[in-house]
Formats: sequence, C-alpha cells, structure tokens
Amino acid sequence: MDRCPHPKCSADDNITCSLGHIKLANCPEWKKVVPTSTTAQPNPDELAVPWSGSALGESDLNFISGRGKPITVGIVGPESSGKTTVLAAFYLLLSRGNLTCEDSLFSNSYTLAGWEAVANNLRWKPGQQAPHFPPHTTSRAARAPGMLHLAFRRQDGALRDLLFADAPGEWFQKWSINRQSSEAEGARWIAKHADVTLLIADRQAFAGPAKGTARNEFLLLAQRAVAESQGRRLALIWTKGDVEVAPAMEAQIRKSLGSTASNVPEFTVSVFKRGEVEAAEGFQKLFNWILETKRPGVQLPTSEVAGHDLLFRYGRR
Ligand SMILES: Nc1nc2c(ncn2[C@@H]2O[C@H](COP(=O)(O)OP(=O)(O)OP(=O)(O)O)[C@@H](O)[C@H]2O)c(=O)[nH]1
Ligand SMILES: [Mg+2]
Repeated sequence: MDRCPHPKCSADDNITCSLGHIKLANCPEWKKVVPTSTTAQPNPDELAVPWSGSALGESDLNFISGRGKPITVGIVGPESSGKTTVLAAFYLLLSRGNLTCEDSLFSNSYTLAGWEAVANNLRWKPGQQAPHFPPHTTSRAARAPGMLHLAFRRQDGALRDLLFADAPGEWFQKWSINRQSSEAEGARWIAKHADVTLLIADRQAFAGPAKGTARNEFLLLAQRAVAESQGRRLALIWTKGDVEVAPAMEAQIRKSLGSTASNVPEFTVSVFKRGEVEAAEGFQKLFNWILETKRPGVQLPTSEVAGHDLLFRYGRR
C-alpha cells in the first residue's frame, strides 16, 4: 500500500488527504508516488467541499454536529407571521457587525448562500427597487426544514454553532391541529430537536379584521409548542412590533401560554423604528438571549446506582 510523501499527510488508500482532495488521484502530492496513468481520472475534484452554501437539509447536519451538537433554534408561527423576516434581520445586522457584542464574535457559516437568499430582498441596492419582504416560505421546498447555520467564538475561544430552522407556517398550523398529520413532519422534527423555540405572535394578525381567528389559532399552537418544549427554552416573540394591539388581546395571548407564562421571556421585534426604539434593538436583544442557551450537561450517575449496567443507566438513544 502506498503512502503520501507529503510530510503532514498520512493518506493511504483508506485515509483522506490532508490537502482536502476527495479523490486521491487528483492530489498532486499523491501523484508523485502513484503513476498518473493508472490512477488519474479525467475529472477534477467535482466536490471540493461537501456542502454548497445553501440551507442545509437533515442529512447535511453531520458536518456541523461532528465538532459538537449545535444549538437548534425552531421558529414556530403561523403563515406570514414574520418568521423569515426575523432571520433576514439577524443576517443583515450580522453583516454590519451589529448583531452581537464582543463576547461572541462571528466565526463562520456553512450556509452563507442560504442566508443571502433569505436576506437579499430586505437589502437596499443602489439604483434598484426599494427593499421588500422575503417571499413566502414554501412547504414544497426540497430541503425542508431549511437550516441556516452560524457559528460564534466566545471569549474563552470556544465555538458555538447555531442552526435556525426556517419552516413554512402551514406546517405549524397543521401540527397545532393534529400532531401526527402527515403534512406536519417538518414541524414535528423541529419540535423534537429545537433547543430553543421562538413562538411567534403576529401583532398584525391580532389587530386585523380576523383577530378572533388568529387568537384561536395561536392558542392551539401555543399549547402544542409549550407541551412539546418540555422544559427546553421557549420565548414569546411579538413580531411586527410597529402594529398596535389592544391590551386585552395581548393579555389573552399571554394567557394562552398557561401556567408557564410567567417564566416565558418576551421580545418585540419590528423592521420599522418604533418611536425612540431603533429597529435593530429588538433583534439584538433576542439574538443575545438565544446565544445564552447552554446545553444541559450529562448527569453522571451517583454511586448509589453504580451497580447497574450502563444500558440501564443511560438507555439507548
Ligand atoms: N408591519 C410589519 N410587517 C412585517 C414585519 N415583518 C414582516 N412583516 C410582514 O409580514 C409578511 C410575512 O413575513 P414573512 O417573514 O415572510 O413571514 P413567514 O412567517 O416567514 O411566512 P411563511 O413563510 O409564509 O410561513 C411580510 O411580507 C410583511 O408584509 C414588520 O416588522 N412590520
Ligand atoms: Mg417564511
């Protein structure tokens, strides 16, 4: 078996190349020991990196979870409630260096093209039409839920990966009525994996002509989301904060969170300035709260249960 002559590479037939070539035959170092005529393929590395920069699907998550399980943020809300706009605003603020403080600095993202696709509409472009809201997230998208990735480096040097699940509102509406609905699979995935749930309360819907229906639908969704979050972090996010809502309606929405309501933090976001409050402020506060999320550590068994087999202590997942 041949070995690579590169001093820092231990590639052989089974181990991958330290220069990143998926096919060893395309590595210039490897070609020095293995005759080109027998190994070289006509095609160059077609897949130099194993991701495209677009939103990730479930099967792509291995790249990120390899170095530690990321914090998954599920944005749960009805159709047109402003979910994608929240993500777009995060990205625009991030690209201006305005999203986080110095405790958490942006490190990298596997899905820059995905973020661009979401945020592009909200950007001012010279000579072109004014910014407009992102298009409706379609439930027929190939990679659904589409995951957008960001990684931040903390002051102690540790990296923190975040995954944001941008899902269509239709899924959550189906899921709130019937948890097992075949059309709610993506919503079930988010509910199962989300370390943080952002429950979206659309102020425009609660102020509009169909406010009664919007309230009833929110009630169902809130009950489902609270039950599924099972002690994981959950926040109530008032989107379209520039829209006035009757205080009685606000109180009813809070009440729909049941007995957990007093422990659920609330944030108000809007892409428009609200009086003295800059538009960026709400998004920054929300993002910094998300960044505070810590994964609960593994509880090691105490000596009283030391006699049991590991299977009975930890189970099998
Ligand atoms: N007034 C106001 N309207 C907003 C704001 N953010 C979003 N909207 C409106 O809400 C609409 C829907 O926003 P989206 O972010 O696409 O909503 P979504 O929840 O992702 O919708 P689906 O993808 O269909 O589930 C936008 O087209 C805007 O008209 C805001 O801050 N203020
Ligand atoms: Mg959307």
